[in-house]
This record gives sequence, C-alpha cells and structure tokens, in this order.
Amino acid sequence: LNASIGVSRYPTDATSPKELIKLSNVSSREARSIGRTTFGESDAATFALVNREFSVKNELRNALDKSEMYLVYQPIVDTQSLEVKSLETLLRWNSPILGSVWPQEFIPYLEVTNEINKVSRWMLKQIPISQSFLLSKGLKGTSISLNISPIQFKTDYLVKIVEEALSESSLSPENLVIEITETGLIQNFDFVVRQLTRLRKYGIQIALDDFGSGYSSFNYLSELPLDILKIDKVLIDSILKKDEKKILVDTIIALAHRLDLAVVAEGVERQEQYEYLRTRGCDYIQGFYFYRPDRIENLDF
Ligand code: G
Ligand code: MN
Repeated sequence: LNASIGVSRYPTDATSPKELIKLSNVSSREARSIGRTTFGESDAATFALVNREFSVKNELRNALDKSEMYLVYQPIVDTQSLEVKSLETLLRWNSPILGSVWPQEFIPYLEVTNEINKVSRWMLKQIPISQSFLLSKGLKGTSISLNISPIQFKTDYLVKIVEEALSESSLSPENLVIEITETGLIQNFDFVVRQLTRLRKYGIQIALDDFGSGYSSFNYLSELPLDILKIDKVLIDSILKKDEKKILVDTIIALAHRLDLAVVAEGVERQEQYEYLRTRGCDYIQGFYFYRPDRIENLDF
C-alpha cells in the first residue's frame, strides 16, 4: 500500500487557501508519480523549487492549446531615420494558475519535450497575420523576427515547418528573420550551417543574437551564413560604465560591417547609449529607449 501525501506550508509556500490547496495537490501528484516518496520534511526552499518546476511543467502541458500563450512585438528602429525597420516576436505565457511566467523559465522545458517546435509552428502561422496588420498601418517592408533555439536545428523539422508556412500562406520570406544564439551551436555546427543556408536560399535573413554576452566566437561571424549581428544588452549597458567597452562595441560594429552584416544594438535604454551608437554607425536600435515589447495592436508606430 502506498500513500501519496501532498504538503504545502503556510506562509512559506503560499498564503491563500486556494494556492495552498493547489500546491498540496501538485505535490501529491508528484509524490504519486514517483511512486513512494513524499516531500516529508524537506526544507522549504527545496520544496518550493521542486514544486515550482513541477507546476510550471504541468501547467505548460496544454498552455498553447488553451490559448494561454500570446505574442508581443518589439520594434527595432533605423538609427538615422528612426523609422521602424523590423519587429522582434517575443513569446509570453500567462497561466491562470501561475500568472505570467518568463520565457527564460519555461522555454527550457519546452525544449526538452520538443514542444518548442509546436510553438515555433504556431508563431510562424501568426507572422502573415502580423505582416498584413503592418501593411494596414502603412508600414511597408517591415520585417518580423523569430527566436529559434539551437536545439531546434538538431533535426530538419524547423526547415520543414518554415517551408510549410511559405507554401501555405502569404508569408514573405524576405521579411522574415530567424534569430539564433551561439549557445548550443558548437555541438552540431555543420548541420546548423546547412540548415541556415537552406533557409537563406528562400530569402530569409539570419541574425546572430546576444553577441557579446557569452564566448562571442569571432569564428562564428565568418563561418555562419549571417545577415545581421545583434549586440547583447550586457555590452550595450557596459558602455555607460567603462570607456574600454565603447572600444569593444565600436570594433564589433566595424568588424560586422567589414563582413557585410547589419548591426542591431539590443537593450538601449538611455539617450547616451543611442548617441554613441549613432556616431559609431550602428545600423539599428532595439530597446526601451524607443519601444517596449507590446501586443501588435497596442504599438504606437
Ligand atoms: O535574448 P533576446 O535578445 O531575444 O531577448 C529579448 C528580451 O530582452 C525581451 O524579453 C525584451 O523584453 C528584453 N528587452 C528588450 N529591450 C530591452 C531593454 O531596453 N531593457 C531591458 N531591460 N530589457 C529589454
Ligand atoms: Mn532575440
């Protein structure tokens, strides 16, 4: 005989009766799935952490089908003309149980279960709708970018769903940008290059995201089929603190231009950053200084 006991503690785990019951339900389900273990007297921090992970995974299961996910868009502006050049699509999840959960927290779970592919497929289907919305606002040639996890290049599923979206809808490939990060690229570098090359043949542009936050291999810049380089917010922030960082940013812009890449500065929040980037020839600016991400219909172009 097995007993599965769910424990939730007031006030460390939750304060409302509803949340406490929810948490104890979740932990009893967890206990049942393990078969024997209960959380017993494990410390509150572990309990909260395990519980959080469990409930995020659990609530995530049908979140997309239950329309709990939605998209926000952040405009990227031309540094000189200040016209909107493109919009970055960002995934948001508002769970009725957990509230807003940040992508950094839930995307890793989508990646291990491959659900991320389903999400990308759904996001791709939204793009033509957004493109016609932009046209109705008089914005022509505004591109839309999507973030793709490196893990999604492990099979050719991504290329397949892009091809499917291209053939089924009015999606225009020249206005689509795929953003990739360097983390995870190294394990299957050749395979990734082959797939990016295929996407690029359709006219889709490829952006290397978050450059300057991790290892920032210069090698990637010349080996990957790229069109755009996005300089990470961490580096853009640092130019306010240290003059040496300005030299780094300046040099990255120059290097990218020599390689024929357009440069986007991410996370620009202050006028001083914008002014510096403009004088150094950075092509595009993304950041709260100009626009915060919002639902497309709320954006004030
Ligand atoms: O990793 P990636 O560059 O795709 O992340 C984009 C994220 O950065 C989004 O969640 C967006 O809300 C956030 N972001 C964009 N611009 C700014 C900014 O100016 N300041 C801050 N704090 N976050 C920003
Ligand atoms: Mn991005």
